[in-house]
Amino acid sequence: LEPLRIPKTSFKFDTYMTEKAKLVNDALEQAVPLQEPLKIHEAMRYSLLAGGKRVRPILCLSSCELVGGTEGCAMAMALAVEMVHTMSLIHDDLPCMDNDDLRRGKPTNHKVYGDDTAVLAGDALLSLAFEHLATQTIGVGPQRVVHAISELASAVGSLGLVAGQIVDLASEGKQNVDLNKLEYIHIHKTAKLLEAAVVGGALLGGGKPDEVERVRQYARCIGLLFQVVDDILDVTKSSAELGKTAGKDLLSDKATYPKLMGLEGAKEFAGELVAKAVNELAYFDTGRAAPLYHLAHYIAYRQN
Ligand code: GRG
Repeated sequence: LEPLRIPKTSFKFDTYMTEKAKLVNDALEQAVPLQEPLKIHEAMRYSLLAGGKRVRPILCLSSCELVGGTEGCAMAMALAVEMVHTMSLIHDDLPCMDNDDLRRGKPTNHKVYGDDTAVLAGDALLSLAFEHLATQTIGVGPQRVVHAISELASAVGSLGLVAGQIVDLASEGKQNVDLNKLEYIHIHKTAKLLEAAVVGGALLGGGKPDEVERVRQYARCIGLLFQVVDDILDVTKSSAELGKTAGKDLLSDKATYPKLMGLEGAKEFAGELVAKAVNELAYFDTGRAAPLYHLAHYIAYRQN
């Protein structure tokens, strides 16, 4: 990828990420206390506190601060988005979906608690997400809270994550997955929730409609970017591991960007997406936009 031009500010990205992730982790810990019935709360906490990167909640907080809001206004939204993300991972790993044994380096929820409890832990996290957003958002007018709730709901539902997942499941093992379908899957499975995080943060931070639309475009670009980079890393990581030119991903059935556009084409596309995302931020104050500039850069240039 071409190096991105980051505005010269004194912003320390690593410190920022560590501090925000700690805030989010502490708040998540408090939002889901261990209580009766113990089994369900244990299962919810097992996946929620399993050490994800917290990219979505941090994006939400950064977007709130971009438009001049304080962190507290968007914290409930940030946690709600991470709860939804976690429940989608729990359900995605189930034997009736992707059937995975490991997630974030640990046995998956259903491997530890059983399929029945894993389904319920996902359901309970989804419900708690909306309860938390509705009841724990402080210092924001009710219209903005309702708007944020509806953004999150539509990102999750049958035109959001669920749409992406059902089209993905239907495409499994099929040879006819083209770029349009691949983009549909990623926009719905990944970009929609990132969009809800960023748009929700801007709404709760008091963003004006044109500001909210700019961050929406930013989020759509980085959501897709996230997956394009994932596909590129699958190829480059596994070819490095195997010491071969073709990584495991180029050999499997699954449609990926490198397979449909070539590795160089996919890298070029990733470069276009990050440039487009960053372009949306040019409209805002450079200092306030620094976290979102660096987050786009982090998503584009991460190594795993
Ligand atoms: C949402 C009601 C509802 C049901 C779930 C299973 C399903 C429908 C959707 C699947 C969604 C899915 C698994 C999308 C992939 C998202 C993705 C890019 C995961 C990896 O995200 P990271 O890298 O992970 O941010 P960490 O572990 O760091 O949080």
